[in-house]
Amino acid sequence: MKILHTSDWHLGQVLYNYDREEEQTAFLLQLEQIVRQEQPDALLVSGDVFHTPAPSAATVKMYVRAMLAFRTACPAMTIVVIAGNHDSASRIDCDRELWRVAGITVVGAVARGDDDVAARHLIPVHDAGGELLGTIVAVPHCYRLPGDAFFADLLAMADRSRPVVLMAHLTITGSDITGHDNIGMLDSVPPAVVAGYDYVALGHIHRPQFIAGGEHRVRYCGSPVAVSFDEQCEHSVSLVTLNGHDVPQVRTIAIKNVCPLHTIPASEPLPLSEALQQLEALTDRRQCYIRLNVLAAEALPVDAHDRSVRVARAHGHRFCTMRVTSPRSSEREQYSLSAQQLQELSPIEVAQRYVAGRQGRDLTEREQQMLQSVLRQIDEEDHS
Ligand SMILES: [Mn+2]
Repeated sequence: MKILHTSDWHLGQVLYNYDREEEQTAFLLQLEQIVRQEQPDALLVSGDVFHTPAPSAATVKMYVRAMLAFRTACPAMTIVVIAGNHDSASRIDCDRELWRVAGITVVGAVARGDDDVAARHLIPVHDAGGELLGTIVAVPHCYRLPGDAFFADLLAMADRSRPVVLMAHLTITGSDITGHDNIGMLDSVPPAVVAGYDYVALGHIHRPQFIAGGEHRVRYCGSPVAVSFDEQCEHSVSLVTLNGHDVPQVRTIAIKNVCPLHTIPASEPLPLSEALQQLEALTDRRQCYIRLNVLAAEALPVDAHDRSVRVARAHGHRFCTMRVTSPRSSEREQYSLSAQQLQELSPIEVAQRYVAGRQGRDLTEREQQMLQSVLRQIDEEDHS
């Protein structure tokens, strides 16, 4: 079974008052090409389809066009969309029956009360000849799951003779949240909660990654288009091939952004005039979004913003914002945390921030595993 895993499109996002429809349309066209070329058995969209609960008519139109284009590009493909925390569950669900006519399953809310749990959350995937290839278990974002063993219960309802794939929109403990300023860490679940599935197609975290402790089966595909300036990684969709219950093969397919987000300078902040010189020297000929990374001991001159807008516009770019660092704080700031942040982060995340701030790199998978095992030991000692 071959699945195309994507999430966090954030359609309709307005970035510092700039409409992103052009870029998002460009992404959807690339995805259509990928679908046509790869002919996957299933396309999974793991939440945050829209940036806001009530997207504009233009945004919904872009979405509807794209979904129907995917359907045409690969008529036999199963398509499943779940709601993320940015989506309105009821809005995603309201035209569910209409989408069903187009062979597209949308799941906005988790089954409650008398709802048929299997009918809501289990979607079989068939090949063109009608033979069962596998099952998709689709669980949209929600703040409180119906039960502690909800994922395990759903797994037990699926036909285990074929691969079973869970798609969900949530935070898994130990994931790398670099690029997210304010993510709810309190509702994160440990990887053990999703154990047993052949593959877990996650949305919510925008940096593509496998989860440590998830045996290379639990993955965030990441956002296809950067949602914020801090998402400095390659953006892609994930093509996943499942062969029985083997560890799946994952290949990423890069998404080219027609309007990239640049922080200038990219690493260390510089005084405003030097930062503006770097902006003038930017060789990227595309229309870019600009965040200036400015070092300033005191308040910036009143015309700093206007100057930045002018320089950016003269070169065809879109000035967005300034990140201002004072010389005193610049050394500490990269890895200092508030008490509030510290409470919300897991020990792994604290280590990740420290290594990123101090050494400018990510924790290796080996280091993450070592840390996890030490933490587990401490945990066991605490409980004995
Ligand atoms: Mn998101």
